[in-house]
Amino acid sequence: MSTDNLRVAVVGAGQMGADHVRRITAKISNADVVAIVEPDQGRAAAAAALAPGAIAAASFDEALDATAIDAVIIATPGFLHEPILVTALERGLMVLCEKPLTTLAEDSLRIVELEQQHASRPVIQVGFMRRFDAGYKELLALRESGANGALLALHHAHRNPTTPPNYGEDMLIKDSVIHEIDIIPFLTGEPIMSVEVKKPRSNSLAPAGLPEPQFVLFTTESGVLAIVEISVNVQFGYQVTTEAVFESGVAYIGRETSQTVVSAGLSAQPITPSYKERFSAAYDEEVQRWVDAARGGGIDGPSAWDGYTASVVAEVAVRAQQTGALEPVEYAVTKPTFYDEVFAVAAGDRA
Ligand code: ISE
Repeated sequence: MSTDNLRVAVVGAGQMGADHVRRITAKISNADVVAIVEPDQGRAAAAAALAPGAIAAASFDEALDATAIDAVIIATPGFLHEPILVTALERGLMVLCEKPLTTLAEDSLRIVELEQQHASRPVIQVGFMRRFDAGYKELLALRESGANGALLALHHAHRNPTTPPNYGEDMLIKDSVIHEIDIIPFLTGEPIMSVEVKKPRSNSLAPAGLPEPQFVLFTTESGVLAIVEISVNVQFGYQVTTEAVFESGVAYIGRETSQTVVSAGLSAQPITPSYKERFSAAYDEEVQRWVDAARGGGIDGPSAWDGYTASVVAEVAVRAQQTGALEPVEYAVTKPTFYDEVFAVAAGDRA
């Protein structure tokens, strides 16, 4: 596999899947999209048109029967991930699975166990792309340098312009805050140990029955408090920022993603319309590094273990949405050594 291009099947040709097809075809080296798996024929044809030579198949099994595949990008809705992950493990394929790994923590744990049975080292990478964003890497480097003392607290703002159809209250956590649930342990180096959810006055622009914004309060093992504002109908664009409070300093990321133009009495900056533009460079780096690692039989990013711990915290956070209480987080198992040393992103690495 190491001298030839990685033959990738993309399963799911919705927004994210189509974006990955475009990315691999136009920007990524040493990989080809050879199959697009999508039951919706219109979407399948549109995605196949982006990747010359790729076949379109209605199911993953059909694609596996039709052509040689080394690796799979799973970009279906989360509740469909598990059977594709199982097939990929059984067939010895390399995997990049969009978040969440699975929607239930118990299913994620089963995947973690199955991966250890089928592979000699981790083969599933989870698509938590924020870890490849320059700002988050700089923040991690700052925390690890100790230049401003210990990290005490994090303020995260996570704002989406509007909600897609069928976006329910639990999706504030499972679909959106899941990114902070991953990035908080990444930045702090510690697991999340408790969650509480506060619901202020609701935005009248939100669909009926969706109480948002919400504030999700996470506490890590040493007591770092991470407050996440999730707002999903802000209308003005897509915004993800973080402010880190250290003992003797404060750092901000994500406020400026391009130049500021001062003119006609205004100092203005465009706001990215969606996560695809905001995290475009992070996605590019994530996918190129995954391809490079997959060609050697490994991963270079968050593992199935990270996917499992995120699922555990997300489940507790959904409970906290309902109870309004401070909910403790308990992990059923400790991290197997199998998952040590799979991800090289740390302070300064390839920044
Ligand atoms: C979407 O699925 C994403 O993954 C985005 O990063 C997140 O900001 C958004 O809220 C989700 O719906």
